[in-house]
Amino acid sequence: MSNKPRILVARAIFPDLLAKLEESYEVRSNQADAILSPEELQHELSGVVGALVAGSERIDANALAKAKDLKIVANISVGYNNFDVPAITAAGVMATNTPDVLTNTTADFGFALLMATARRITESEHWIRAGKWDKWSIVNNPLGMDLHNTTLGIIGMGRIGQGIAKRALGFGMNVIYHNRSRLPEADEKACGARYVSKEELLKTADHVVLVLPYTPANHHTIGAKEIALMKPTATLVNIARGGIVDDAALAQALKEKKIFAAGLDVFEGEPQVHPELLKLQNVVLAPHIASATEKTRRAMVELAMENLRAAIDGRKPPSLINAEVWKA
Ligand code: 8YV
Repeated sequence: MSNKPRILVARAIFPDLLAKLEESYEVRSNQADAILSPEELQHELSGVVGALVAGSERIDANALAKAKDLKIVANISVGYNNFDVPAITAAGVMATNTPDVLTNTTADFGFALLMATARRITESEHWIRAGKWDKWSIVNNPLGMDLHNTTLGIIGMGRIGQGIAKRALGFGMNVIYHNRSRLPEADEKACGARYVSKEELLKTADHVVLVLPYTPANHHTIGAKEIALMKPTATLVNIARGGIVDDAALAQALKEKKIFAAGLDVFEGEPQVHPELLKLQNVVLAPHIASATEKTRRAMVELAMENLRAAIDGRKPPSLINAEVWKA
């Protein structure tokens, strides 16, 4: 048996990056990419000093129950609602995520999803593939909603929200936002965005994009009551997390044409998608791919690897979430 430190790589990663890890560590890897059950995860975490995980791995007291040697859980994701941070901190384990490296890729995708939704791009493609396009028509082709000269409302104005706002300026959009706390004036200026209440945003935006982190307090930030405030011509895009939107209420509202359309990259209980959403044409569906370019996914894995390596070598990980553990 080698005396290299043991680590877990809980999901499939790029083979060359796995090979790099294998140079320094004894790696338990999951290149088959099967999702670990809570029992399997608990078992896999026992005896390792570090773990690379993703949103599919819930790291809580139960997962950590046998992880006596664990120094770090490095999420390959900026969002870390799969982490019970107080439980990880109580276990004396460092928790890290992957901010910054995915900001622009994710903002690009938010904008792409917004455009696809407003201009009915996937619906149009389904229509062609179904053999329904028999002639060009002024009124009987899928007619969408404009983006230029309309108001974009962003809920959650962190790095990705600000990235979307900057892209919207190029489209001549008027940008309003709502956030837990207001941005410093200089940041508002840089992205040309005006702070408003959530209610004003929902009432006045032509397009609403959700980019806030999931927390229990943000559960169903958008439900039937909030959708009722929106314009019947408005679109709603969720690239944040499943559970931020009440998907059942959204499906009902889309069915009744209470809003024009929605674009969803994340779902409550994903990879399951609410069956009513699957029946609708006025919703664009994507399988949680906002950060999914090869370059960015590699950068995310590399940052998670750097976090892991730092913690094991006794250096402070660059994107440490629970600094208390480091100080202790
Ligand atoms: C990840 C994401 O791909 O970073 C995030 O928060 O949503 C995505 O970029 C996904 O969460 C991996 O678990």
